[in-house]
Amino acid sequence: MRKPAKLDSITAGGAILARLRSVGVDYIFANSGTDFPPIIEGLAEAAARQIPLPKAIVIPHEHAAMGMAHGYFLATGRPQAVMAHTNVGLANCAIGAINAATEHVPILLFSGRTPVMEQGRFGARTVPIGWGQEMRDQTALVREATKWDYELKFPEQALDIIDRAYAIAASTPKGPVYVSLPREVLCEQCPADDLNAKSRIAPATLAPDPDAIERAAAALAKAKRPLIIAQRGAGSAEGFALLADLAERWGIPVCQYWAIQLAIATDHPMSVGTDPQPWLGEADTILALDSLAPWSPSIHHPAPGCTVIHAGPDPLYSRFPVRNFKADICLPGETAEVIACLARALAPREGTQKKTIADRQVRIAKQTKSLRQKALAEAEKGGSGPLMTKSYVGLCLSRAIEGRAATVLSELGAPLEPFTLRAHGSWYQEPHSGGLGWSFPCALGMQLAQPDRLIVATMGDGSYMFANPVACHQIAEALELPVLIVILNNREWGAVRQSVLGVYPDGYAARANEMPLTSLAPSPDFTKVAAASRAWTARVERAADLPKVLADAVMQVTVARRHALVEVAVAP
Ligand SMILES: Cc1ncc(C[n+]2csc(CCOP(=O)(O)OP(=O)(O)O)c2C)c(N)n1
Ligand SMILES: [Mg+2]
Repeated sequence: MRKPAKLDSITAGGAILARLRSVGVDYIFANSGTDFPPIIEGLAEAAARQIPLPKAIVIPHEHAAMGMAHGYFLATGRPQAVMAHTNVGLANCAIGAINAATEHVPILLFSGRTPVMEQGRFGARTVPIGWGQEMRDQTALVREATKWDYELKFPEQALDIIDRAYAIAASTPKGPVYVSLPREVLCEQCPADDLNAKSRIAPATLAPDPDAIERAAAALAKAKRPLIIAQRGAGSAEGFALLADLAERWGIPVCQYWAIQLAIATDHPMSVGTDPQPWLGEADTILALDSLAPWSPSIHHPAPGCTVIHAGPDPLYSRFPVRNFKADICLPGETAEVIACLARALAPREGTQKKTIADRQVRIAKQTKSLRQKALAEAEKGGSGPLMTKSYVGLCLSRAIEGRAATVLSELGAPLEPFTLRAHGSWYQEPHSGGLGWSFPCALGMQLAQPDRLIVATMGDGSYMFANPVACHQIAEALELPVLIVILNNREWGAVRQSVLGVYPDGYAARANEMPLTSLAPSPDFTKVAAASRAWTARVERAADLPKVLADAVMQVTVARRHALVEVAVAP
């Protein structure tokens, strides 16, 4: 059956893999199936012919593969590939695709497509799933969460399609793309001449309209009470430094409301924490920096005449049907670039309103200091009750990682307030799409990209279970990724309970002994799940024990380079 490979040709499966390397993909996070013979054969063929390839690694759950690609991108800025098995593997990728789309994380997602032909063609159906996995529209499983999709029709398209997929994923706004790969097409030969050539298609990056930048700078320069709300960080280390400088120079408070990434040091004099309430109502100019939902219209009310500027890769977040925040000026572009444009446009305006700005700097720095002291004191107090609070765990964790190059991920885990974090890339929270089970695999992807960095993922007990923890621990051991997992176990879906209390504060559910559909009792012993993959583990019930356990865990992951799990009993 096997077709001999001509010297100047390669199977389409092999061509796709080799081309991924040429466009800059380091890893293929793969979960294979019966649609994979041409992929696996392609890997072996390319390796035998010494064609450079990305590293293809086995990831035992597709959700973890997507999370790892997500984390790898956050750590490096480089899109990676995920390959899954037909419609069923793709279905397991769907939450990861939704998360990636919401956070503008590019991923090249592939899955096989069950053979079209029942017989008579190389690669045709051989087993009953060839029929059982066919769908009228397999791509529909992820189409809404992808920027672009395509089904490979002919083998000679292989190289062009990879170039196009990569370029679209990496264009502003970035996001996942999907290509379905029918088995018969992958099995066919295609030309092998240009496998290592540079991509023929460059990503398109957006820059804001200079006139809009001028208007935004003018509005910020003349504002009496400006406010910046930042949800997805400052884009890069340079953007982070520029934003800190801009906020300080102009005396602009920066609020990190439901922040997904850190935009400003938590102890910066203009960093006013995570609650926009005290600032929003009095603001006359708001810069919403890459913020999907910069405030909650049912709670927060900007002043009626306030000028609102939205900046970021997609300032109007056009993927979402309903999002009606006032937008007087829109500044599309990669966040760090927009900050740089604004800083340049603001520079010549310096010196205007000198006294107002000086007063503002002093007033905000004073308020910030007192807000921060209050938050830290509150967190410290969280260690004095019968069960620790999440804030107390955050405070202890912040101390445990102090002085290290570290990244903290939080998925209903420790909150941002008690941390002292001062660097771009030091904090990530679960995507606003809320597809839980994100932080564990994301941490694994980050650790893969940055072997020497301390990566800590803190998450709720529910979030841990959503992550397919057995698969994630297997990956940590197999790939030697010494992440530190800290589970904040309240034995419930606390966020769901809080949500019920928010809508029906005095309802039947609030008064019930146990609120329906929120309990996770009896809680498994999570340390045993981790121990099954030979992780270092500890359980902590008493607040006084936590600092020492976290210090030991940090030593385990950084010195012994063994992945570790700490389970902390926290208050509901
Ligand atoms: C995949 C997925 N399923 C369900 C939900 C709904 N959901 C939102 S928060 C939450 C509870 C999370 O529990 P846990 O991680 O233990 O944190 P806690 O709320 O207890 O602090 C659930 C189930 C979701 N966001 N994503
Ligand atoms: Mg919980």
